[in-house]
Amino acid sequence: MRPLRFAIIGTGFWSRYQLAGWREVPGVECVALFNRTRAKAAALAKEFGVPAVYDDAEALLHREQLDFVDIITDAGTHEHFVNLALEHGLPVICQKPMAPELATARRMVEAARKRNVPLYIHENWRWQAPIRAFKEVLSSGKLGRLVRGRIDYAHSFPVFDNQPFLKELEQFILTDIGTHILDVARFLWGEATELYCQTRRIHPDIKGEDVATVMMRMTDDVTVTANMSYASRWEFDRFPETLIYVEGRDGGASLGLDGVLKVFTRDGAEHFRIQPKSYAWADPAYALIHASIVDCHQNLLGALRGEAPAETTGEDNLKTLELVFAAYDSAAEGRVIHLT
Ligand code: 89V
Repeated sequence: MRPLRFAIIGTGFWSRYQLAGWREVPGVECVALFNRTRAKAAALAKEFGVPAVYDDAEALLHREQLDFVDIITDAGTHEHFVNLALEHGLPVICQKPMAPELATARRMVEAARKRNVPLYIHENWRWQAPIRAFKEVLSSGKLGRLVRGRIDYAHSFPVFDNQPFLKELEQFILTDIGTHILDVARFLWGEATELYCQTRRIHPDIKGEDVATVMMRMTDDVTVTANMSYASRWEFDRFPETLIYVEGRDGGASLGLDGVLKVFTRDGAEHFRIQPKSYAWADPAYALIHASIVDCHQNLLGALRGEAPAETTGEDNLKTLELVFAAYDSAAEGRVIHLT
């Protein structure tokens, strides 16, 4: 089977890991890089042996023979680049958050639907190995009817050092991490019917909120709380681990530090340690996330080849964004939002 040829639009902090991740997946070939600062694209191209570099995305799409485009720019430019790719009839993979506003994300999904061209969102968090294992426990049914769940993502990691633009976002933690965490909530427990949220800003030198607490009623009446913070230093301050907990009528499960998964049922307790695959190119501080990039790539490539459905389509990711922006509305208005 011939490799699928693709171009990367945007060569900032995240793109080198995205590109390294693509190299782990057989059957793809990166043939061009775009960045508005050409030198940045040229440096990455040299390091990874990518043959062509552009500072004009139109020109790239005209000249290169592509099968898809991978967009890794700031969220504010996603719609522009997605539309460019769609105009060329090219399937698109776009980083999260899909867009900085819900209306924009809706337009993007509609644009792809109208042209009948696939739009996928590179939502990698749900592909973390410990989270996949947690999902398997939930799906096994051994915990019985589920009562309540909790997701904790609370860290003091200086996330702004590598991604300084995060300081400038008027809406920060819910768009940056909330997109991941609320997507995990949907992945584990299905859709939410009600949502309530409180936010805070603790860092004095940022524009948006760095703490968010979201409580949701999911279908089947399971109550799920998602606690997110970049302002907390606590015992389990182990960026970027996500801790998860669930209670059921017949048992419970928890995902703790270092991927330790504990399952308790009427028959006793089991412990497992779920470790992500290790890649030499991964930044040790982000290794858990970087490993999930590869599995997300694999899922999206399977969809591009028509072999298996993608989990994180634009349409699916809209539902996650609906939760993110409902959370902002709830926090601003101090009320429960009912979701249809
Ligand atoms: O994956 C991400 O969204 C990154 C980080 C984990 C650093 O927040 O922005």
